[in-house]
Amino acid sequence: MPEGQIIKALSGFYYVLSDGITYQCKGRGLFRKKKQTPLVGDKVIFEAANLTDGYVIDLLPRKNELIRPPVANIDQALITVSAKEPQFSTKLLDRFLVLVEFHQIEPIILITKMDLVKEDEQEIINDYVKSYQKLGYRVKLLSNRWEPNLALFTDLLKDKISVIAGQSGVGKSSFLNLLNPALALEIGEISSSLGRGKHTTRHVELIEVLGGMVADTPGFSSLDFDQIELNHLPFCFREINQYRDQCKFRGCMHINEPQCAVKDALENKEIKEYRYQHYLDFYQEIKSRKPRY
Ligand SMILES: Nc1nc2c(ncn2[C@@H]2O[C@H](COP(=O)(O)OP(=O)(O)OP(=O)(O)O)[C@@H](O)[C@H]2O)c(=O)[nH]1
Ligand SMILES: [Mg+2]
Ligand SMILES: [Zn+2]
Repeated sequence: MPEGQIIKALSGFYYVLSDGITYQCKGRGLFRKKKQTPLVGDKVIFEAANLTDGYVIDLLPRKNELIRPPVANIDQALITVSAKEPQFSTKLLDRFLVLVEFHQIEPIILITKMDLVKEDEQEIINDYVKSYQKLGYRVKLLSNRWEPNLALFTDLLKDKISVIAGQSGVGKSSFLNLLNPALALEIGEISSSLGRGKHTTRHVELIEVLGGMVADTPGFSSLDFDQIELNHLPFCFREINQYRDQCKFRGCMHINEPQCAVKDALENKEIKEYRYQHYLDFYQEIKSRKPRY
């Protein structure tokens, strides 16, 4: 039986891409008994007598999976933040980074709407870019109003499955349309009263862009850390992870413990104040979360 990949799940159907052809399939068989839910991105075994009456028979093992958005086998996450409208926020960026690091997916930071940045604000953005680059993140500045550098983005996307994630209204769909105008993805308005988008994109679908597959996701509405436990959090901050071994106490949470290498690095300005502050904020948020049973 042929193998394929689910590129869209909608109204009870799975759309399975195999050798360049998409088959509309229903779910059947083993994965139901195992209580598995097929996700967009899943590699599957399927059978199809024609283009519209196929059945997904079994799911192949996943490399990874996200619950929100529901996508499997992701190579990288394009974390999209806008320089303006909505306003650039390192806290929101760090929130996405933590979620993506937790799932061990490679993050790439895209900063959109650079056309709206005035000259005197440019430097602030550049400083942030440098500090994220220093942590080892790839950062791309762009405007969806400018001619795209297709070679650069082909290099980024080709042969990979990416999710594009970010707050509503930052320009995710605009970016994908710019790279592949044939997509004609729906673009939202920025609500002038709220200064943010309105969740124009509603379902998850893998679309072909520059030789890769990208899941345009609805702007994450809930970005909570409900899968993340306190002891995971230090691993989700690259610079904290880097100093961790030098702390006196194993299992140091880098809050009030003596001889903490992270606090030392903070004092020496080797760790950025705002990053550590976000660590503390997220720590509190997870700590005060209601217990689940
Ligand atoms: N000035 C400027 N406006 C942009 C840019 N990119 C997108 N926009 C505008 O921002 C608004 C939202 O763009 P979308 O592409 O719908 O945003 P999205 O991230 O897909 O939003 P959701 O689907 O709601 O998650 C639209 O009015 C776009 O025209 C940009 O680079 N510069
Ligand atoms: Mg969109
Ligand atoms: Zn420590």
